[in-house]
Amino acid sequence: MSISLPSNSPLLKTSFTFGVATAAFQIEGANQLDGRIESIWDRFCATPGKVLNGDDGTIACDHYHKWQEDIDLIKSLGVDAYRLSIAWPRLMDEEGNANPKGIAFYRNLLERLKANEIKTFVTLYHWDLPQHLEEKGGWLNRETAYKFKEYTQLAAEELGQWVDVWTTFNEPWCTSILGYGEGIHAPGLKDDVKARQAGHHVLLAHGLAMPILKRICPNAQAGIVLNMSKAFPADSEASSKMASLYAEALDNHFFIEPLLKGQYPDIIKALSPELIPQIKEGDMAIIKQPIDYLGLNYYTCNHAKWHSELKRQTILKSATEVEYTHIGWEINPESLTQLLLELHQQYTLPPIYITENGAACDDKLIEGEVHDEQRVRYLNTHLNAIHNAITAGVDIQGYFAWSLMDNFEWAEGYSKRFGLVYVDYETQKRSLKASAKAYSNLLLSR
Ligand code: GCO
Repeated sequence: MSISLPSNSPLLKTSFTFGVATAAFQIEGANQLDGRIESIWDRFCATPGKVLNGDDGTIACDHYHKWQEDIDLIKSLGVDAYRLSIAWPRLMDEEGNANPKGIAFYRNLLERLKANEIKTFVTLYHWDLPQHLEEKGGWLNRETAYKFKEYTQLAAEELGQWVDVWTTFNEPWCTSILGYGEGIHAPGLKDDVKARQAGHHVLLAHGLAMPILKRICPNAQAGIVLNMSKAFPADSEASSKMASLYAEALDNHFFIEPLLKGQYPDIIKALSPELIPQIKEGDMAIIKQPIDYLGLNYYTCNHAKWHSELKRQTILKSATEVEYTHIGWEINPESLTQLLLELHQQYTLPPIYITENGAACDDKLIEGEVHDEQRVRYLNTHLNAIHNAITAGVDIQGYFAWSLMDNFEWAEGYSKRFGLVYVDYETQKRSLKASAKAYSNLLLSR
């Protein structure tokens, strides 16, 4: 079981960055310690029926206490970079004052990463909004964008000297659509129209934060991370083709088009004008700040069919036999190449980092070993898909495996394992899976 790329692959050049990724709420635990205040995910986990098995982030991977050991683990993999997120509720109290213990935690962490020559990719918002802001409307309240600006300023001033690459937001689609539209993520609201307004406020917050990052941290790169899926027509009907384009407009272009072109997609204006948010004068110019890079999180593809009564697309499973991961997501690496090439045609893209990619597998730890053969194949085929996109002309500068270790998989709780490293949640023991070894061998071969 190994991961291999063509020997002349641009991915094997030292200028290409390889890393592993995590997020604060998914690994830290210690959610009531040292002044950390409540987040929307604490509240959501505590609401019966929201998270599988009633799992929560109280302990998670206990990274808050095991961070030094975890950095040693990251170092041992031979990666160039580590992508992590800062918890807003750990950094700031309800009055907007700095929490010294929260700042110290991240400062120590970042300092030690830098001392180990690991590049730091730091996300400001990976979904853990302070609960007191949700009580004032959360991302439905435009004011939250201005609160995010204050938080960004604090983070940049206190931690900026150890950050190589800043990300304002991880996956605005998940925050707004899963959180405010489908009720699957915190805060659990179900309103399609409001969800798009939340999305607009997230994009606005991104735009407000960018100049702060550029001013306080002129030597760092700053950008945003979007999740995208390639959508295929579910069958040969013409309406299915439209449904696939519409699915991509709602999932992908609703977020990338404002960022890169300063507008929401025409197809949404035409088919469901009610989904176009209320925009104040000047908003689109704020959102369309130049970004140093775009992060792309990619896992799977969709198959879309038009539902004439609902007047919208529905998402189906592939009509042909395909392979799925343990979370039920289709494995389709070619669709990643295709999506990248299409984006390259549709937009003037900044440099791209693949900031997340990986598989949830039904891992079993047997005598200290996890033979996650499917994950190794997944990483191998997706890295080769990225190789293909680069050789076809897309500027891709790095790749992060999701995730460093098994962790709290949101509404799925601890039932789905995405790690290269296995976590025994009883003992908090970490064990390298076969995929960690294969990934590490690829990196060492450079
Ligand atoms: C995301 C998040 C991660 C998830 C991962 C697997 O992309 O949804 O960034 O936090 O855990 O993607 O679902």
